Amino acid sequence: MKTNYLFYALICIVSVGKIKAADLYVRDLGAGGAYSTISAAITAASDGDRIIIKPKIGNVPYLENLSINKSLTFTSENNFSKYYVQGTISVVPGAGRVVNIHNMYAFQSGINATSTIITGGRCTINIVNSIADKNLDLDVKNVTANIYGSTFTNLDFMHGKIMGNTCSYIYLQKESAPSVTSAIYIAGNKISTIIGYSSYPVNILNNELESSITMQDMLSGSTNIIQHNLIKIGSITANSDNPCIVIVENNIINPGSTNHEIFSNVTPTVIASYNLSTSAFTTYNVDIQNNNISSGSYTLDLANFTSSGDIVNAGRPEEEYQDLDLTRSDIGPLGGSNSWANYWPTNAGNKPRVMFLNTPRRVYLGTSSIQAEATGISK
Ligand SMILES: [Ca+2]
Repeated sequence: MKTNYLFYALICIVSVGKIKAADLYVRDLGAGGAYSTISAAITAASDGDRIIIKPKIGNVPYLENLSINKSLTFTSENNFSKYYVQGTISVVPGAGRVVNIHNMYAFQSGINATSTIITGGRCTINIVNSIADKNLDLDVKNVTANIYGSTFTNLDFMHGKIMGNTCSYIYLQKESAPSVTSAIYIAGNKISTIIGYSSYPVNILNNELESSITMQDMLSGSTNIIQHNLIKIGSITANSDNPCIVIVENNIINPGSTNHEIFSNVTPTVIASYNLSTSAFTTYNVDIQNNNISSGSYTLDLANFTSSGDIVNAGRPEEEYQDLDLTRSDIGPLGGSNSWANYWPTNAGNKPRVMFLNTPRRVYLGTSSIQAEATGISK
């Protein structure tokens, strides 16, 4: 009898287990009993399910419009191989909804969030190791966008973490009455330009920019950090109509024909230190300046993570700003905890990557720092 009771108990566990998320397969022509379209799998799926999509032979796209209105994870059936989708790919925001898009190639397409305004929670859209030939339009209230290791044309967003991507423009848009307080991170990206109006504290770290960083407005009372970026030709603008602090440090700024390396309007308090310019270092409405380097010379190879010259060991000297090799911080994208080497190359050897580091390393208890130890595992 004991055995029977045990058996009954196991049946119960299995029954409860049926609530667990399911895997729904999508294959060309519905091979092996799979769904033949991604849309059919979305219709059949429940919150928390995974939709596992087999790339078609020759990367022929799944030609369909997707309306993702559940918490779902989309991933490839073939490891490290993208499935192509061509059509309008939309996430319908829902309170508490989490949509994970992995290894998608949005062929001649973009990915957008519909303008559905939700209340009582946020919707999170995670796009990882994906490509979109067009834009990611995710600037909808109460939508958080986390984009890692992906390539696309332009990104519009309001809140989230944008790390290790290749794109043209990043547009940060204002969000009315934001429902969370966590900061925005734009780090380790290979981009043209960042233009921002932010409703959250902003951290712009270790990006390689063809052109400028232009913040037009920032959150009242916030501390914003623009650190370790390389601006090939352009400047940093830190404007705000709201009083806030902007720390601009350890950046390489090549102003080209621009008048100044750093611009600001009167309202924000801008503190600029340990930046390097290849010409005379001049600023407009910067409140505090120290240790900025004029007419610096350097070499920087972001493909091979090598550098020399005036940027090496010339950043902020404090321990919490140290480089990954525990030497004094370098100026530019290779320096500091969010070093370029942490993000690039993306998908190297198809190995797992740690895509977000919450840094710097100092841990505070009240106003004093405490001893802490942590281990990072790339698995
Ligand atoms: Ca160093």
